[in-house]
Amino acid sequence: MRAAKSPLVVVGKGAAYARAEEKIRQLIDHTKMPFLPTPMGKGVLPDSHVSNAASARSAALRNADVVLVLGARLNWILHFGEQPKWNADAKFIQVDISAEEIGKNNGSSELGIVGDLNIVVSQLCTALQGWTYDHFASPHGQALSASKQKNEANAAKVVKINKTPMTYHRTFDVIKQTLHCLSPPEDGNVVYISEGANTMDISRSVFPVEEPRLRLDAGTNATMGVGLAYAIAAHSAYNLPNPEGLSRSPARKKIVCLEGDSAFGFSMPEVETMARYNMDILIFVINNGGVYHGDCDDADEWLKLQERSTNGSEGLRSTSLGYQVGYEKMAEMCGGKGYLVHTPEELEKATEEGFKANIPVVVNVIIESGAGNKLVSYICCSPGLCSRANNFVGVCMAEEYEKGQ
Ligand SMILES: Cc1ncc(C[n+]2csc(CCOP(=O)(O)OP(=O)(O)O)c2C)c(N)n1
Ligand SMILES: [Mg+2]
Repeated sequence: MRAAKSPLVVVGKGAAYARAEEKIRQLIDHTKMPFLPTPMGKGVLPDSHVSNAASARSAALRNADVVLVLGARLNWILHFGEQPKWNADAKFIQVDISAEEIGKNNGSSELGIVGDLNIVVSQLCTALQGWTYDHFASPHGQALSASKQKNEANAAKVVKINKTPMTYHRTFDVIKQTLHCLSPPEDGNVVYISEGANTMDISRSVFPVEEPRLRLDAGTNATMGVGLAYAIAAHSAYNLPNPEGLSRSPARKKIVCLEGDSAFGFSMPEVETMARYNMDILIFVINNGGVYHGDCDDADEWLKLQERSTNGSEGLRSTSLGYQVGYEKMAEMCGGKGYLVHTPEELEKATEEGFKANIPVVVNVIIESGAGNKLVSYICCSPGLCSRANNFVGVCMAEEYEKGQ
């Protein structure tokens, strides 16, 4: 690590499970190495930390020569540790509690360490004592900072695109701004659950997490249908009285789900469970009318496509869902509250009321269908931040991906 020109620390969800946040914070604060959290490793170090390279993810992966992987799998989320996303000569140091993860995929592992992160990271801190990676003086560090600045400026522009139906970015920005007024991220009192394709990928970079174990997403197996069960589990873990008398987190946490409409459909009856158990979970269904995207933004046109499909000609695709399906009724039918929203103003009001409600709430947010775009599924290096981000983001991400950028 001392010899690395461009080191990178990857913080995985294993670090959150191990409750190794204090030790990892010490390592990063002392060495000043840049770090990248995995989707559920977010919050082990605060997203606002100066060494967080998440908004320069592509550059961080491409340039790293020594990668310290702390409790993360080298799976699809980390592009299997392979080029072209990673530098072909990058050396991986894997630390994991599970021996079978060492050397998986491209983790040919210069060094594999099987152990508890609290112990191993303490040892690393001792071994690296007195050494600091001169992030701001190194060309790699400067490239990362430049990429971060550029991407953050682009992201700030993208959220301003104000049209109806809304874009993903505008939608998430309104939800984020409203939630932050009600509960600032540094208080750590909101737990985010997300599943879907675009919904999950884009929301991951939009909502900052400042503490560990506050974000769950479809994870290693990208399994749709886990979101609402995760929400029930998170609510039970954080908010219900504990029959075994173990200590609970001091403050109640609001559980907020960001669900693609397809993902929501996989387990929507769980809203009834939430209502039956009086769980005040706030669910946003990001309704683009399909898996990855819908087929059109106009009711009459949609009916024509439907008619063509029923007559056996080319019409709606198999990945289509119904036109503006009334998902909010899922809450209304079992004692929760539902909102159907089309505009930023309606969304802001529903978010505020939903946050304060003491019953489950489903906010059905109608967004642009993204009709005509390609179907893709992957994790993007810079969601919504590429130069063509003023188009529908799914296309931007797909094109960047296909070019291997
Ligand atoms: C159990 C399971 N079935 C199918 C898939 C394939 N798949 C990946 S994402 C996704 C849904 C994406 O659509 P949506 O939730 O509406 O999110 P969007 O991209 O439209 O925002 C599906 C079905 C999966 N990952 N898991
Ligand atoms: Mg969808």
